[in-house]
Amino acid sequence: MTITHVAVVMPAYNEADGIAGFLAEIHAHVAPLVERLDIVVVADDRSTDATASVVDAVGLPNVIVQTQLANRGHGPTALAAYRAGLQTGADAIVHVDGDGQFDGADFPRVLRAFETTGADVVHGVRRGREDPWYRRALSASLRLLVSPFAGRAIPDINTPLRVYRPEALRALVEALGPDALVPHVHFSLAEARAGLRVRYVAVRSLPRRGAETTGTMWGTQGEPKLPPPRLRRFARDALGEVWRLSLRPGAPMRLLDGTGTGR
Ligand SMILES: Nc1nc2c(ncn2[C@@H]2O[C@H](COP(=O)(O)OP(=O)(O)OP(=O)(O)O)[C@@H](O)[C@H]2O)c(=O)[nH]1
Ligand SMILES: [Mg+2]
Repeated sequence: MTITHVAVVMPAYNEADGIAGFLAEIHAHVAPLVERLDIVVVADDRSTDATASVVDAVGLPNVIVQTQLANRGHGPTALAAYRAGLQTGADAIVHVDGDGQFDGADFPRVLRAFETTGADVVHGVRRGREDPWYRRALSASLRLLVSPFAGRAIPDINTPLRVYRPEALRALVEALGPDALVPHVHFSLAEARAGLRVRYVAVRSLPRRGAETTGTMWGTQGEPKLPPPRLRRFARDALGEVWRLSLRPGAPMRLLDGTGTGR
């Protein structure tokens, strides 16, 4: 397969400081490889978030903002971004977070792995993450919880840097619905169980770009010693959701058997 059309999609909320540089970097590394590169940024209502106007002013071809009227959090916004990517007709849909925690120079390697292996999905496996102990503990618990269900080790189950074949992505997005808090965890599990071809490429993890040092999950400034209440609530809700939508007998994501995904 030769990729000619790539869509890069990303959620972005209050990323006005860092997003222009990140988009320019992605464009510089990906546009020369393909005939067409679309970039879709799903951002919040312009009246509350300058990100949308910064993206509008970025001056790169085929970069669009899809405005969301409400702040829906990362998961539903990522799912809206995936749906927008599917509508472009691209033969590879790349998801990445708008906070710029990846290096544009890694994108060509990830795309090459997608192209040369014929994978359904490639995960960018983050190296050099600098998370506090409780974020690492949360990731480790999640890994322990889901690996018996996945039947194989998944090195970075929640990574936001992924490349999807549209058929596989469409099946995953349709099965999950629009509101999941942790779509990437559900996707990783379903990919393993449906027998999709998943490839893993190590990529650099960077600090957030821009002035804000913490993301929307934290609810406080700086680096607190204990998990902030917002993160604790999120972790509880996300674990419940993983059980409900992916793990329990009859869960909707368990019904994906690979047939709808092109396997
Ligand atoms: N449009 C939109 N984007 C969002 C929303 N919530 C999060 N995002 C974006 O989703 C991405 C990931 O959110 P983060 O808050 O950075 O989550 P995180 O990466 O787990 O947290 P950090 O490790 O602190 O960066 C970022 O690019 C955010 O701007 C939302 O409600 N709306
Ligand atoms: Mg982040």
